[in-house]
Amino acid sequence: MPMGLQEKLKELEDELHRTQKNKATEFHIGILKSKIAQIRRQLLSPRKGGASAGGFDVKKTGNATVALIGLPSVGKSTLLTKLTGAKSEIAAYEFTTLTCIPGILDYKGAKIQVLDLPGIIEGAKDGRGKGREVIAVARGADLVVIILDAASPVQFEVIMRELHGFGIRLNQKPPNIGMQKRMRGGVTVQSTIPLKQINERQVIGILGQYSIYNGDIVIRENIDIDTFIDFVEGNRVYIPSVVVINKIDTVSNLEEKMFPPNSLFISAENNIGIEKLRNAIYRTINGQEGNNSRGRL
Ligand SMILES: Nc1nc2c(ncn2[C@@H]2O[C@H](COP(=O)(O)OP(=O)(O)OP(=O)(O)O)[C@@H](O)[C@H]2O)c(=O)[nH]1
Ligand SMILES: [Mg+2]
Repeated sequence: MPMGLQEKLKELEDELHRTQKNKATEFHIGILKSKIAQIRRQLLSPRKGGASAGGFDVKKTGNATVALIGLPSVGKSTLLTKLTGAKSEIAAYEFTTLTCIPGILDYKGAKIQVLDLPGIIEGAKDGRGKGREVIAVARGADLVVIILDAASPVQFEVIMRELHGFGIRLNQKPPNIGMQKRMRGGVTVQSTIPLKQINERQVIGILGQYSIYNGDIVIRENIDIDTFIDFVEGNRVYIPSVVVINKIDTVSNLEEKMFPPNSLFISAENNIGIEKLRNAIYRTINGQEGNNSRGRL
């Protein structure tokens, strides 16, 4: 019986894990990482006769679209209502929201569409829950608002892993690399700055995994292997994000340093920090918060 993609992925990941990083292995590590990226892509491609969008194909309206992403019950629907006035069912149990519920945030003359979504869970990108549909909405958004429960800082890592596995890169610019494909002549690699995390051999090896044997590559920043694979894979999306810590009313000694820098601390239910969040959403979409958005409001 041929090995399934999942088993193959596991085998490659185990091997990568076992492989010590040094001069003798660096080339092989590049190859392993490319193979892993290729299998991940295959696993993510829509299944045959795949599930229908099931209420997830909400039409984009307004000047920009914001996706609310978080684990179940962190207060996404409560927040949608506070931000936009739109109604979305709120309840103390998990998976209250089952589809994509839109609202409009009217702010400083801009109409910002806010999308409430079901909670995602670990393994969402592999198809658990409605993870794929949810993350697909995030992929199409202009801003991702990540909502964490003040009592559970570890949720951040879970969400980042899931989004990353689906090709979403938050608060990151697309890698500054140029590639001119050619018919012959082999691969040439130039860089405008010294490369410390990847070398020419690795670049050529990775390209070989994608059957690219000719072309001129110009690398203009100090990228690593993963970033170069992102570039070759080509289907990554680069989206700004805002991290929101909700339910601060439930924690007596809030340790802000447990959360990502620049997190906004709020209580949706008690209307604490909502105006600040509106402003952060507006400013971030508008490119005033020093990330990669394009200033579109
Ligand atoms: N104490 C407290 N409870 C809150 C706050 N915000 C929301 N809640 C409560 O948390 C529970 C879940 O809220 P929802 O808004 O339904 O959460 P959700 O993230 O949309 O949940 P799912 O749709 O199931 O993923 C409800 O009982 C809310 O009343 C808050 O700031 N403080
Ligand atoms: Mg909800």
